Amino acid sequence: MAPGGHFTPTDCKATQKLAIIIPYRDRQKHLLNFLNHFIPVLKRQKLEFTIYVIEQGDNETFNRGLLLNVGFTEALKQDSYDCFILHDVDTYLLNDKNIYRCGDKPLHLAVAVEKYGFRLPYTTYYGAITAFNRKHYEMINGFPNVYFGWGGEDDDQGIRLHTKGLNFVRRSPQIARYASAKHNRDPTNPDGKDRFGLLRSAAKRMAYDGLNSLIYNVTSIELKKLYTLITITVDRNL
Ligand code: UDH
Ligand code: NGS
Repeated sequence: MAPGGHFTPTDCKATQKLAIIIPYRDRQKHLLNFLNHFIPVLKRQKLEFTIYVIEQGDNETFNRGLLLNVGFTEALKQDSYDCFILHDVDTYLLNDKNIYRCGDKPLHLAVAVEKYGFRLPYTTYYGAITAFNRKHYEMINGFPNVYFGWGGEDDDQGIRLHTKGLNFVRRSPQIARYASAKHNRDPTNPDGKDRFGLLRSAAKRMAYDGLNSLIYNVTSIELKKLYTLITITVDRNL
């Protein structure tokens, strides 16, 4: 691995450049497990990839959607990636045949996840792990930035895709199979208070809430051995 968590296979030419983006705060044990488990799989899949961990380094309520937008934006400042995999840190792939690359349509990867008994929790579920090419992520203005706290930002993005006629696809549950790390509720990620109200305006808000309204401060960018750590702060009152 090159510093910053970059890998290029030496015995073939990868067809896509992949940015793996992980929203993060205070989950060190999960992150180490994730890297230990995940990097060998990606190498076996002969992918060219860089791992970005986007850390919310303030005392504000956690905001997963905003962090993923930051990851997309910051990764593109470094390289012209073909494919973005947006990945929770506590969900570990179980099947090597679940190849991490983008296709013609956005992809929902967390299909059979241990914590839901290896079934979808509901049919429109679109959480935990998704894959996008640049054009599609930009077409829906990325994720909403206004979901502070747990829940809803993934459903909101599902509505964006549907509104644009850009419906996502899934792999079979045998292939897209994941283990879950058990954990307690994160103290700075309570259930989002406004999430159901926000969901009602998801289609309309897509035009002005997302990549084009993203405001954050980068505190530091560190090239770690296995990943690039980008620490940011957000101001909820802006
Ligand atoms: N995350 C962090 N730190 C946090 C919160 C979230 O790193 O403090 C990241 C991490 O990558 C995690 C992802 O955001 O995998 C999603 O977080 P989550 O809180 O949605 O994770 P999960 O769904 O836990 O596993 C939800 C707690 C139970 C919710 C019950 C709702 N009624
Ligand atoms: C829904 C949430 C989603 C979440 C899903 C699974 O209720 O954001 O549960 O959650 N939607 C809303 O809150 C509007 S989980 O079982 O992982 O805790 O992804």
